[in-house]
Amino acid sequence: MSGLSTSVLGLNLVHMEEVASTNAEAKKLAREGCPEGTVIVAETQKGGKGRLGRVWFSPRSRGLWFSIVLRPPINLVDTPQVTMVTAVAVATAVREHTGVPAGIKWPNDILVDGKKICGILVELNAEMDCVNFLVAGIGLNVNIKKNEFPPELADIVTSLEIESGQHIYRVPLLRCLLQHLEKWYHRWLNEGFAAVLNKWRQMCVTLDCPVTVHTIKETYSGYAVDVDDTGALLVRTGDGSVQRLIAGEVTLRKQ
Ligand code: BT5
Repeated sequence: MSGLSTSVLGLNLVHMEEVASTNAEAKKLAREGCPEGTVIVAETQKGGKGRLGRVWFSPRSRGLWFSIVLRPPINLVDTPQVTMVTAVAVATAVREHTGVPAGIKWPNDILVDGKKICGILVELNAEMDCVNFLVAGIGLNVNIKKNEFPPELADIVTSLEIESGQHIYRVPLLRCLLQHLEKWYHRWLNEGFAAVLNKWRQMCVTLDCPVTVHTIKETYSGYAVDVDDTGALLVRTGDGSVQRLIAGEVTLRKQ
């Protein structure tokens, strides 16, 4: 991609018309030894995925559906941090490039006014405790009109075109995303997670909010009060105790 001012991310950029999932393509390239920072971007995904095998709606040429291969020297326990690094970079880039007030919802959503505009799916390959590679998949709704979303999503999602009231050119936006992703990725590696967490807290729109937590084991209500220094969500429940959530689903609850 011309005009890219990054030094690692996107220097090897593969553009594909149609794939099942850019994450699957990225994992394949990573296993074959592609360089760190390789980016796979597709016009459409026929099997775009969210977490737990959920479907990710990826209409042709209307969004940025892409994945990045990363090889950070980290242990398995630190991998949730990558989702938070990615979220900070994406929300920052969206705000800077379009003026749309993107915010973060733990752990992997970017919201605008409570509606999901972007989802992040980090997948990894590890041996024992060591990460071989990670794939950070990003799905950002760019030029999708409200009536083009599937009916079950129409009221809970949005796009940059809807929010900004104008067509957004995807190439300059991708360039801006990669620049911020590279900046935050290197900041995380060089300065540690605390620097990322500061920014993450400023951009999170669901702290101090009433939430319902769904984990594999249980469902409970409480208030999302903070994240700890590992990135786990801290939820204060009705009896005053604080639960630490490493993985799971959080929905916002009306009071
Ligand atoms: C996510 O999962 O939010 C992660 C989505 C990651 C997508 C990217 S696209 C590039 C790369 N390649 C892939 O195959 N995936 C990644 P989760 O938190 O589980 O949310 C999934 C839910 O979001 C679905 O069940 C829907 O309710 C909703 N959803 C589906 N498509 C959407 C869209 N385009 N915009 C907003 N919400 C959507």
